[in-house]
Amino acid sequence: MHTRRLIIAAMLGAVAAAPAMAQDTMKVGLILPMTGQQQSTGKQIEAAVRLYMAQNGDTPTGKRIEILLRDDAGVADTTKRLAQELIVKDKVIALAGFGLTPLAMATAPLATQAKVPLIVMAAATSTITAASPYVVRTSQVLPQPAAAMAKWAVDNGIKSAVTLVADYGPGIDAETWFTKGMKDGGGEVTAQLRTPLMAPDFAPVLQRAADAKPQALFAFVPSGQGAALAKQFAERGLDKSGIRFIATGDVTDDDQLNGMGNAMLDVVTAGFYSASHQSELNRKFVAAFKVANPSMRPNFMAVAGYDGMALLYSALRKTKGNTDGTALVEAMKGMSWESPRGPMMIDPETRDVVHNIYIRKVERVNGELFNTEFATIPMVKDPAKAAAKP
Ligand code: VNL
Repeated sequence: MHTRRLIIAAMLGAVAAAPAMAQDTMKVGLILPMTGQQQSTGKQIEAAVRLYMAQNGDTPTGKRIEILLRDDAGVADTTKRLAQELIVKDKVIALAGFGLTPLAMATAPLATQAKVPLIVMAAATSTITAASPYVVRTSQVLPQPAAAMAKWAVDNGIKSAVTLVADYGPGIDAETWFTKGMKDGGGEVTAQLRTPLMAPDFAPVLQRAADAKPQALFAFVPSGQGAALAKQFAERGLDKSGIRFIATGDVTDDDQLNGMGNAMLDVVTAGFYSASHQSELNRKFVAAFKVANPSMRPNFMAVAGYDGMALLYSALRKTKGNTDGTALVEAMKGMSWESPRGPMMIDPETRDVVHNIYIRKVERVNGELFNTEFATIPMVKDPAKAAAKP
């Protein structure tokens, strides 16, 4: 009798203790493509989020931050269902990740309903931040590198180009802003070619680009597809055709660049991050990332995940640990800090990322291929949002 009462008391105690323990942690839902076509993005971001927490502790304001990692395999319906569960069952204080534009777009309405910050660490279509007042972005928007690439091209005597982009949000943004930049600078885009997001075949479009004989071929494909594009490019002899290959930094992604081979040497790209960015902070970031993940080199996705955590930690400190979603987003607006990419800021009006865009050239340094930065366009806002303003 006595022991039975003790057991019941212990059981009741356990039940009562469970919610108290849950309140001692602040849960963050990290939804990433950990499997499927976009898995390199998921792996890079997860590694960087864990590195940030290992370096900065998991208690920015006293309570422990707990990451709930969920794999959406890059499927929008799954992202949305996982986000719903994380909001309702796990009571997360923020959602983060979002490896592709459709995944962020599908989830944005839930962030609005639940008033939960949605930190975009990968997806890069300009309009995502307009889909919810709770979206804040630490990755990039494609109009930033695309416009910069066009400006560099016309300034360097390139008058005709063909574009080749993945046929969805960020690709259309890249095509639009590269084409506009060429026209504004007195050049022209003679053909706009597109490939499907899923399982693209680059051979036919590269053949069409070769036949069009432009001075340059400008490309955007999402992180993870650059190696396949580079392989096809070299196999068709385009590196020896006299057509200059230029691209957004997504194509010469640091995750894959080293395996792309000499056909990519001297390719010029515009991007916000290079693993060889010359700063003390970046050298430390790359070194620590490699110690924690010996087979990987951090790419722009990793740095966007790292910065997403930096943003969340700073916002929590600013609200003194208040996890109200509206208060957190308010705290994030206008925040600026030094990232491994260089200086960055969250535009207080648009909640979108403002950062340097670098013009880079692929070079072999100490045996490894890198995007060597040789020119900087400082603190670039999303040109698409500036254009949309009345
Ligand atoms: C997107 C844009 C995805 C750029 C990417 O890699 C990228 C997107 C996965 O908005 O879906 O490099």
